[in-house]
Amino acid sequence: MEYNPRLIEKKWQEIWKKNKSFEPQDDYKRPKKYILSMFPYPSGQIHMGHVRNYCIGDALARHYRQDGYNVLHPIGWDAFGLPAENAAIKHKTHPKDWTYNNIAHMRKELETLGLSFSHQREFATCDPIYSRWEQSLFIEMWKKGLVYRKKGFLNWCPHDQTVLANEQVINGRCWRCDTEVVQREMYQYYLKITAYAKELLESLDSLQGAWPNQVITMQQNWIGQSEGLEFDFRLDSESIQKLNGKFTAFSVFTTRPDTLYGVSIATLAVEHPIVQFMLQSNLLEPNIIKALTKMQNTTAKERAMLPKEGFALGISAIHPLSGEKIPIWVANYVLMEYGSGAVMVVPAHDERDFEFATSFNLPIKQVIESDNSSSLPYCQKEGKLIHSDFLNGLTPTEAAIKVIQHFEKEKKGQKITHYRLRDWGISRQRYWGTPIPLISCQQCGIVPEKDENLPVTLPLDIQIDGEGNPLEKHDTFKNCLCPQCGKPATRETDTMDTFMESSWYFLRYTTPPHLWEKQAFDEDSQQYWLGIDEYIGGIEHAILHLLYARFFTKVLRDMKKTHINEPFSHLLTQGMVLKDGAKMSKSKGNIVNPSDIINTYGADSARLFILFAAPPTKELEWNDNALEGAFRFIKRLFQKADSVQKTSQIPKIETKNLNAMEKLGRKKVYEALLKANNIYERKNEYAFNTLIATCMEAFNALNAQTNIQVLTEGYFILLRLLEPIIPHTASELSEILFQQTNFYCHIPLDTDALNSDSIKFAITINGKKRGEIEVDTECPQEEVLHLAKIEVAKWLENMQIIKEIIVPNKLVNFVIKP
Ligand code: ANZ
Ligand code: ZN
Repeated sequence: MEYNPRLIEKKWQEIWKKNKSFEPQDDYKRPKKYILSMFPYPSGQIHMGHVRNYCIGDALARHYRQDGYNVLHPIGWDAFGLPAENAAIKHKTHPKDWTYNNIAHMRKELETLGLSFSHQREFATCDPIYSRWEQSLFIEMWKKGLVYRKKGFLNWCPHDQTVLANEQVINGRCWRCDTEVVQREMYQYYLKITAYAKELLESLDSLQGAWPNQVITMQQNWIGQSEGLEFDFRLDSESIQKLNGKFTAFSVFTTRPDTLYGVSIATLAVEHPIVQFMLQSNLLEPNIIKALTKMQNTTAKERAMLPKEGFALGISAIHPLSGEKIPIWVANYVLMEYGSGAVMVVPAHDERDFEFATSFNLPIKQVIESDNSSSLPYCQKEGKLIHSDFLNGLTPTEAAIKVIQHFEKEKKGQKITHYRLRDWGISRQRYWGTPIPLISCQQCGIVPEKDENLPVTLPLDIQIDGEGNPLEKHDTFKNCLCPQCGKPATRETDTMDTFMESSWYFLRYTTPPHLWEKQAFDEDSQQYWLGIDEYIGGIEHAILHLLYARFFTKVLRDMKKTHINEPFSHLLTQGMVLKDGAKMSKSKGNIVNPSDIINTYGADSARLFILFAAPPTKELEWNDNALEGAFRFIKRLFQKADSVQKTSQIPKIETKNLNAMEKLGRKKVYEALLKANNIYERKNEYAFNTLIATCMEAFNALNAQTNIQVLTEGYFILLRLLEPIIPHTASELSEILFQQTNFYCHIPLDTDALNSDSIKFAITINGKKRGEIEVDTECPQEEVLHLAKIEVAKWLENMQIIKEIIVPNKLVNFVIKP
């Protein structure tokens, strides 16, 4: 048979569409699988990363359908975000048109891959019906106190009088007018993710083994639990006087209370109330004021990169144990958002403090002595305390316990757990996002929009010119009536961070479409479909997206809207797609366009190559030759199909009379079946590459077959194993040969076939081992040679074989020359 990818792919895609072949069934008694690849941002074109992501998910979805599962395998669009606005400015299109056009285009592209998505459940997160429920969830969170309003620092361009997104700040300057950007405090909305910090950390334990270790570690580090001591530094009386009695003490957080006698100074963040007070009361030198103003206008991220900077404030604290005077400084490496925005500086035992002390000639007091190392800073926790009064001779761990006990007894401090995790600022000063459904009223304060008025939709008649948020300038959007008292009020013009939409879309997919208008979720459907059996996506989402999704799930659980604690029962992070050793990217100019590949070779070749080239979690190096190899393999499948017997059933084979080659053929086929069973069980790998390799081996063994029964049985099984990978080919051949267009059947393993005796031959070329083959014990010599040549074909290419040597039951050696 001729292989014509264009023809068969179009044919099957149309059949699947017409038959709605991949819609999940509402029969909640069947066993289920929920397979989800992370939904794409509609940038306009699919790239190889998408292709890989969706091929992996599709192979799983198709496999589980074969096995009789009711499969939910949805797709949607993460459709809000800044690029739509940038495109609007650049191409004078409307963000909405740009987005929906991109979706239409990308949907077509994905269709050409033959992916088995549910299309009835497809949605874009910018669809008003999606915003409607997001806003309603947001309002419920607001009512529960999980959303709050607080002043936060934003990038502000003083020239354009506008807030800038981080992406719009280039080297500290406005992307449009090049003015130096300053940090400006403005009201923003925050989600209280810190209220869930402990649970988000602890329930990672339940994901051990089901999520990649690396992702679990990244989440743990991001949440960043630290245990330590929080205590007050009292100010000395002179300093209290200097500060007009406004402050008498400040609190510090330390993870190393054992080093307390090594403190040389204390440092405050520039945003610390004491520093702010001194700035405002003119208690500092003009040059310091100038430097501190600049420090305030640098983001935390930038500060971390700058050299350590600090100034003595001319005030002092009293050491809580020794009573010594401790000078107080302000320093750029102290963050207001962490701990209490103040640090006890121990240069001898902390890297950053050591660096700071050396730059500013501060005393360095060693309080831990170790046999292992005499150089400072010494940051380990081994050794003995010195110069530390009642702590002398203790180990750092013992000393820490003792210090904490002391502070707790004296009621001067307590043991405390801090998290690095910050509350999630969700306000974005942009147009293309979900409107925040809150209204500000002079009398009533901040009031949520009435439920019957949801969704708050974006006005379409806007001017996008890159100057600020167009909603700010849209009078009929901005001016509204207070939902509570009915008086004129102002609608919030900030929109939500787009991570909001991706934090619950996977739950929304479980809601049957006929309920979408009526409710966010359906309880029975959730009970049935959740958790997500396999979530597949890139490692770049290891932290934020997954953390926010886990957070939302827990919040919704506490609101009784879902019953699960963790959404993703199993997580697969796919490896990157590389070309010439580098990640495919526009800037490197090494992109391979999926559409070109599909046009030339067809979707099945692309799918086969991608799943064959590397196991899903590993990096995949693009290789044109291997792609052609994939194409040739499919072509050979079609060619040999001419010899297969047409039947509607798997042939029953009389095994007694089979010869060695026939036995080997069957053995290889059943090995492939066994392999398939194994790879789907080994979820952390899903080594499709090894499955494909055994299928190819089996095919080679079949290709040499003259027994039509064995060949037919082999095709029947192989097509089923290959359907998740090359569905168009498998469907076409299966229809022609076996009058079957679905693959839902169970093929029992034939253990006899598997156990037929075989021996392994090592294959060497000029004495070097290049491969191995396995053949039936009775396999004739010519056949052994033939199979050996196939096995090492790539080494024989353009070579002349001068000698062929067989050592029985052991070895085949080829002597070759170019
Ligand atoms: C004294 C000390 C001595 C510290 C020593 C460390 C080592 P982690 O472990 O990441 O939680 N710190 C506290 N608040 C800070 C802030 N707002 N900005 C910058 N640094 C801050 O970090 C806790 C440690 O970071 C604390 O323990 C404190 O320095 C510093 F040998 O106290 B440590
Ligand atoms: Zn009101």
